[in-house]
Amino acid sequence: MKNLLSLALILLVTGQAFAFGSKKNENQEATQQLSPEEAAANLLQKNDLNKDGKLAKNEVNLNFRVKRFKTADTNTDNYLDSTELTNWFQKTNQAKAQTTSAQQ
Ligand SMILES: [Ca+2]
Ligand SMILES: [Ca+2]
Repeated sequence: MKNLLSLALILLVTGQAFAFGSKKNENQEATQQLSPEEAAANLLQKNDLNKDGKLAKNEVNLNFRVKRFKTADTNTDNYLDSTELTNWFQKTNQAKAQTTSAQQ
């Protein structure tokens, strides 16, 4: 009985720690609270490995590369600069806002 109780306690504590940790690391939530400019700057800062001020395909994660790179790369030079990223975040936020209001 005592063992069961401590197991429950451990689960509770680790569960809370995990929830806290995953909330803190939730990239998308943080991104949603930023303006498109800030989100673009943030993304560039984090992923621009060679510091040329734009993101090449090998600097973004696979998910982004497959689903969004082409959409975001409006001048099709295979790089995402801060303007393209800002525009992309703007569009994404608008799309999200429209989806949210349509659901309500
Ligand atoms: Ca780069
Ligand atoms: Ca481009």
